[in-house]
Amino acid sequence: MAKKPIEMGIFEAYSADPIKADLDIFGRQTDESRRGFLKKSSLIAMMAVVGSNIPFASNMPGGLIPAALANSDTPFSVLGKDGLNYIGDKPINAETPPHFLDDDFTPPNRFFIRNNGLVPEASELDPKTWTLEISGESCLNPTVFTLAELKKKFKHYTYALQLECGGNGRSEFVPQAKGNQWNQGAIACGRWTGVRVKDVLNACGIKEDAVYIGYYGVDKHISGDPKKVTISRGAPIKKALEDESLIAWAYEGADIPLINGAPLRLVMGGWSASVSGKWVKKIVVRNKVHDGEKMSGSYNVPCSPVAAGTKVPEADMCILGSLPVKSLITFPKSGIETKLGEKLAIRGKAWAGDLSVKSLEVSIDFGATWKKAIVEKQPNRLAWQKWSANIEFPKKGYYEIWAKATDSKDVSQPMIIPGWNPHGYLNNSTHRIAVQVV
Ligand SMILES: Nc1nc2c(c(=O)[nH]1)N[C@H]1C(S)=C(S)[C@@H](COP(=O)(O)O)O[C@H]1N2
Ligand SMILES: [Mo]
Repeated sequence: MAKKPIEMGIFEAYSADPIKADLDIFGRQTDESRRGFLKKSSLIAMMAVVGSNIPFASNMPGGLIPAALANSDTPFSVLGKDGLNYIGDKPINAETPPHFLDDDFTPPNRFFIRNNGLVPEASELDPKTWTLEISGESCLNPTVFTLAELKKKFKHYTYALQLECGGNGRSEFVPQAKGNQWNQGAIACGRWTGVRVKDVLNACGIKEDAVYIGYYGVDKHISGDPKKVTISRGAPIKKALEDESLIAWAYEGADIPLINGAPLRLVMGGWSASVSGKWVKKIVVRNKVHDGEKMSGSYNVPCSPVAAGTKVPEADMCILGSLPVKSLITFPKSGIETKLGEKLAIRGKAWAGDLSVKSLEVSIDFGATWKKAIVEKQPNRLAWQKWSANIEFPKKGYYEIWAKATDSKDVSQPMIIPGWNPHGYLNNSTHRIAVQVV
């Protein structure tokens, strides 16, 4: 598949240069530039970009981004982001290729983007006027805090917390599960700073019947309909009251990137990141399982396994929570060449939802034999762990390196795609890369 220079069609429209491409501060196309894009991305441009003729071009929906690009290394430029792969533009979704997750903590420019609705305008996200309401039927004294009050009244904490979209890996399910076709890169881990959810909720008083919290953000519904809520998910009160559950304003020592939820977001590491509400304006304490938008109908899996392709009634679906053990090889990048006789130092990340990673093994013979890697300790609960190993190859040729992590309860990643489910969640199968030994 050809990788052409970034010059035409969508590429130009997504250039990081706002003057050239009429982008707003998020690097999104304005209506003006979108119209321009549709004109520019003529069939000829599209073919030049994918590198060959498109036999069924007449069936292609207008504005469709060729999957060849979504799955390539072609840089996608939302302003302030770098090297992400583009999954969709309405809503804006982008993932990080594994080799760009090699930093100990994911820098802001490499943090994936997952939106259900329309990203708010910067003018709606002013930290100076931002307020957070704590209310709900199980809140004793509903209170509205300004961001400044939150910062002043409560102790600040910083934790490294990994966020992974529950749909990460969805693209591998057969038959295809509907939704964003994520490869492996809807995951990031970095140091979040904020106040503890529990400190803030306790200050307002939690009734004894509290079982759940729910969040509300300010992002508008994808339809633009102001009456529709985009997403309002939450977590059991037990998860919300953990030390590491934060209402955060900073990521890696700076303001959270606007597209990742500034000026304030919930961060509850280890769980489907759908519970970590962005642009959070209100947190409700509930006396029942939160019934906000997308608490049912999505972000759920069959309570017991089903055959591929089965239609599962809503009553038999269970809400996503802590995610299963998983790992990535972040160095080297898949497809490299290495010399026979030279040791290859490989490394990556592993994580296990609410649990920790106990061990990780690598294989170069398609899983026949495994070698233990060194797995580092977590800096704190709910952070991913670094791993590394040295590999020697017996002769020249094509190899795959496979990595398989095991969690603290002795559960390992499956080698093949795990149980199919209607919305394509929880694919924690092993990551593999290609290596040519020359
Ligand atoms: N307000 C709001 N919060 C949200 C979402 C959203 O669309 N709106 N998406 C959720 C989902 S599904 C994920 S995976 C994470 C993604 O966070 P990120 O965009 O910072 O990577 O945010 C969660 N919080
Ligand atoms: Mo997600």
